[in-house]
Amino acid sequence: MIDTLRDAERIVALCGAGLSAESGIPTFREAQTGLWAKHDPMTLASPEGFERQPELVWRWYQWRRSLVARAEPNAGHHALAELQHRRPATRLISQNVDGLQQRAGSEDVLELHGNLSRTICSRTRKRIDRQWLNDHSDLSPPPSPYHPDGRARPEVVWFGEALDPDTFQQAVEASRDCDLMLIIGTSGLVHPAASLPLLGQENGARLIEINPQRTALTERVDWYWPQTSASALPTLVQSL
Ligand code: BV8
Repeated sequence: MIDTLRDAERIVALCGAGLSAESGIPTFREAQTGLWAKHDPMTLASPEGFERQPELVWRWYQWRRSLVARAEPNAGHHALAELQHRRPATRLISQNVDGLQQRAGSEDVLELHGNLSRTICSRTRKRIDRQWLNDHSDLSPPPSPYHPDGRARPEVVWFGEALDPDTFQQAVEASRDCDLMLIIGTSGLVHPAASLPLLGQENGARLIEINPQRTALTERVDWYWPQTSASALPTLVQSL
């Protein structure tokens, strides 16, 4: 595995919620702890759910924003930023919406599912600035400044919503073109992100999976590394 790492010229890292777990951000399925245990995440993270219970969904995202605001990038995020520095052709494709990879110093991150720190109008999808949200924080969710029927919503991709076509196209091209894909902390259950490893493999990439649990992808990868990302990634980058 180490030789494959050293010889790799075009590395892609496909990152899931597990990468942020050691920063204290519950993974998507674990996120339903406490207050949220009684809600189906697919309901909370969907346009139908927001339409039906806008205040509940808005408050869920406010709770997650507060978790992210208190969190720090962990050694796994920093190792990936270092990897990009040492191998500038590396592409980071993230399913996470927490922005921690950017806070670890990465400039170029393909955020397949958006970023919960950004807020848009639910009708026009135009960005809503922080000042407006602060001035209208008495309402949950705040109204939109752009459309009489619009509401503030997080700029994330909900279940049943299409990914940003340009972002996904870049992720497809990077996956097709890479010679090594690191699959980090993802259950490999959410599509179309979960299709990227096999797309890479079909085009000759070797696959290394870093995850303490086996996943839907484990039997297809070249190496399965049963380790947390905060301990595996620094080791991996140091060995380059
Ligand atoms: C689309 C943003 C089409 C929101 C997310 C029926 C109806 C509708 C759609 C579908 C359907 N059936 C299938 C679909 C497609 C659907 C889908 O894939 N569903 C699955 C669940 C079956 N996908 C979609 O809806 C996508 N859109 O298909 O649109 C379309 C096309 C054109 C026009 C219109 C529509 C949109 C999917 C994106 C959904 N949004 N996030 C938010 O976050 O609030 S997905 C969300 O869940 C996360 O972003 C993340 O991607 C995903 C969870 O996945 P993981 O990241 O893997 O996290 P998970 O918790 O699952 O696993 C964590 C892993 O980490 C575990 O393996 C664990 O072992 C490991 N781990 C834990 N600790 C560590 C660790 N690893 C390393 N170190 C550690 N310390």
